[in-house]
Amino acid sequence: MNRAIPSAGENLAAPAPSFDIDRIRSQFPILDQLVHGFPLVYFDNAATTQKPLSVIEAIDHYYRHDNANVHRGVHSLSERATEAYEAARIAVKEFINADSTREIIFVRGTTEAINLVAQSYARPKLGKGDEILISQMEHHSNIVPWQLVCEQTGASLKVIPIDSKGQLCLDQVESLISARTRLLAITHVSNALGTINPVAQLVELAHARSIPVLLDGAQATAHLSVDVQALDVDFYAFSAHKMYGPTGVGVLYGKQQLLEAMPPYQGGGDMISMVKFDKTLYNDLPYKFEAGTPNIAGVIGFAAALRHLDEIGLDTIRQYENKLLSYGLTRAVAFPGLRLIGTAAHKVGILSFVLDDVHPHDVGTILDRQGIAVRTGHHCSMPIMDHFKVPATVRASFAIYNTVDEVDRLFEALDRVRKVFS
Ligand code: C6P
Repeated sequence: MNRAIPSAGENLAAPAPSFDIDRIRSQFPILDQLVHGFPLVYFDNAATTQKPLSVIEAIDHYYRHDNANVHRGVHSLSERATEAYEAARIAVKEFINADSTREIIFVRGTTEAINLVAQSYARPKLGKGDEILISQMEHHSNIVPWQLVCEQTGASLKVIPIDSKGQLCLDQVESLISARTRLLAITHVSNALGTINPVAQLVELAHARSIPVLLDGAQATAHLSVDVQALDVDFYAFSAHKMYGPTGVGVLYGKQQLLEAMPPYQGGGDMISMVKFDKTLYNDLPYKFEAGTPNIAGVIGFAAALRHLDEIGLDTIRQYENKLLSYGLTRAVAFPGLRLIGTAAHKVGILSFVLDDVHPHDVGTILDRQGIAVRTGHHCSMPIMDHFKVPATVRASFAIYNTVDEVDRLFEALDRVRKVFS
C-alpha cells in the first residue's frame, strides 16, 4: 500500500482572516443538532450540501409574499415573482461569467442538463459510426444519457481510462479521438474520487479538432471558480443543491449559437411564441428550453446561495477546504488498514476510502451511530469501483462549514470501527 501523503495540489496557506468558521456555521441551523446523542458531523456534502438561513429565508419570503407564476401575469405578484426569477438568471450568468442570460437554462439539475444536450444537441447530429468520448470517472448521469442516445442513433461510446491515482490518462486522449468524434463529455471534478480534471487543456485539445465539449460541473461549482468564457466550453451543467442551494434546480449553460440551433427538449407552456394546430413557433432563448412552470422558489433560493458563495468568496473557500483535505489526507495515510481511493495531485475535499476487512456500509452505519454522516456505496460511479476493484467506498466530502475537529472526530470514530471488527 502506498503510504506517501498525497498533496492537495495547491498552496495550503491559512484562509483569509475574514473567514470566521463560527459565523459560517451559525448560518446553517441544521448543523446544530445531536444524532444518536452526538453533535452532527455532516460529511456528505458531495451528495448534497446543507442550506444557509439566507437560502431558507429567500424561499420562505417568496412563498409568504410573492408566490405567483412567472412570465404569465400582469398582476403585481406575478411581476415580482418574474423579477426575482430573472434576477437569479443574471446572478447565475455572472457567477460563471457567461456572455448572456440567453445562455442560462434553468433545469432540474445536472442530470436533466446532460439529458437535454444528449437529446436536443447530440441526437439530431449523430448517426451510425459516430462517437461520443467520455471518461472512466464519470457519474452515471454522464454515461447513461449518452448510452441512450447511442442506442437511438447507432453511435458508440469511447472511454478515456484513468490511472491508479484516479487521474485521466491524458496521453491516451488523442488516440481515442477520431474523425467521427462528435462530442467530448467529461466531468470537471469526480464525485467519487475528488479528482480535478485539467478541463482547459481538454477543451483546447478537443476544439483543435473541432469537437465541442460538455463539462459536468456538479462537483466543481461549490469549490472552484468557473469562468465558462475563459474555458471556452460549449456546455456546462451544474446543480444548485450541491452549492448550498435547493434541490430540484440546476443550470445548463450553452453557447448561444449552439442553443439557437437546437430543437426544444420538451414542449409545453412558456417555450412557445405562437401555437396553431398546423404550426408552432418557439420562444426565444432561454425560454425555448424551459417548458412548463419552473421551480420558481428553487431558482430564487439558488440566487441566495450564489450570494452566500460570493460573500465568502470561492478563493477563500478553496483555501479553507484545501486545509481540511490536507489534514484529512495526513490522518488517512497514517490510519492502519485504510486504503485511499483517489489520490490525484489535484483534488477537491473528498476522502474516498475502504478499510481492510470491513464493508463500507458497516463503516457508514457505525459512523452514523457516532453522529457522523458519510456516503457509502458506489456513488453512482460503478465504473470507478470496477477500476479500483472495490464494491463500494466510504466517502467523506467537505464543505465550508466543516472543521479540523470534525476530521478528528471522523478518525476517532473509524478507530472504533476498527476495534469493533478486530
Ligand atoms: N452526485 C453524489 O453523491 P443531480 O443529481 O442531477 O443533481 O447530479 C447528478 C450528478 C452528476 N454529476 C456528478 C459528478 C455528480 O456528482 C452528480 C451527483 C451525488 O455524488 C448524488 S449521486
